[in-house]
Amino acid sequence: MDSPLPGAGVPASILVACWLAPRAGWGQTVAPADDGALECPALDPRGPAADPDLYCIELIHAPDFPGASGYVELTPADSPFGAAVTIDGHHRFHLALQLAGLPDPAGLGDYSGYVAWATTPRLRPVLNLGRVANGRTAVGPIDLDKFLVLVTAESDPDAPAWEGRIVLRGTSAGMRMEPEDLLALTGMVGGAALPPPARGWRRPPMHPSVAMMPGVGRLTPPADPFLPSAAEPLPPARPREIVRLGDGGTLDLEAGLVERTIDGRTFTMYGFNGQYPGPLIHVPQDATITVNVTNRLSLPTAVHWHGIRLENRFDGVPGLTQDPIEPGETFQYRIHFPDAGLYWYHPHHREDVQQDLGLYGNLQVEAADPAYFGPANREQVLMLDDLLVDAA
Ligand SMILES: [Cu+2]
Repeated sequence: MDSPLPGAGVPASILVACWLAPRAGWGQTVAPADDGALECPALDPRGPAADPDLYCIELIHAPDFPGASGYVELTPADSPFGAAVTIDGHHRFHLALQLAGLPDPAGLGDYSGYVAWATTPRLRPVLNLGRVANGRTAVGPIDLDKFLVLVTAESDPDAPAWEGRIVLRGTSAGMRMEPEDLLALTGMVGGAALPPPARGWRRPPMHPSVAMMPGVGRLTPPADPFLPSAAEPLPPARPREIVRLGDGGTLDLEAGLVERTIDGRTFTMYGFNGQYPGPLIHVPQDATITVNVTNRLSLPTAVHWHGIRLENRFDGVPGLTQDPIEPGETFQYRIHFPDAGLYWYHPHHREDVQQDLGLYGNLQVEAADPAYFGPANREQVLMLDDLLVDAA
């Protein structure tokens, strides 16, 4: 601990935060894996080291460098506040690269050495972290929240962006929610031109000044495009109604087809109870209501009560908390509203079709405390959606 002791000018509460923050050193000796490859050291529960699951990045070798391995230790930069962040809130980390098995760069081509890089999922900015070699090299600090680390062979170690061969790469824990094949998708590893989307999907038009995020342009949804049709003429969608329910109240909610007119053209779309959006369900805080959801669609469905803390079996996620409601079936939800606020409900089955075609509505939970919301002369609930409609 390199901070002053309590009584030396730093409040004790801040020191406690420093001690709790995962910033302690990485004292372990490196244990190579069975095949000699370096791996993040396991957490020693008795030791002071930070959890390697969050503070160590495993570096994966490119296919043509099977002998190379390594990892990156992250240590939060010094901060009197426990959490090391920049003035605009980005985490600041020192990086230490532990590398093994890097071949002589001159043997790979016109390269003088290896350089480490950090960049974001959008591939900008690209930060040259300096030369690295087999063994341990400390670099940084950097202040990126989600990032990739790359090790490349370069002829110019001061280049602003990598030009040479990628040997190792890894991603920070914050990137785990990205597509697992992001690196391949971006074309960074074995990339090629953007393939046409499969299954009849078309890419949405992009504004010329807004580029599609790297990787996303290569994704094709694992489903077929779908638009409903109706054998009979449909009633036009009605504007949503406000349904006021007290404790113990019941609502029958039917997901079905409606006709909507957008920009002078008529479309077969979806609605709850023939309304678009669905009914605004207004309840007092602490009420428990029953909603009987009947599926009049040709697809399975369910209703998720977004943001409501409720019993898991009524959370409305098909395949996770309930079986999907098949066409013609009814599912009974019992929903308790412990928290005041404005919420929404919507299906979690083929969201691309069911939500976009109109299956959503609001939940307004009136606070038990009349002063909970600020005073207003008039209250209006708006729901915003955007819809891309083909010219054809
Ligand atoms: Cu939701």
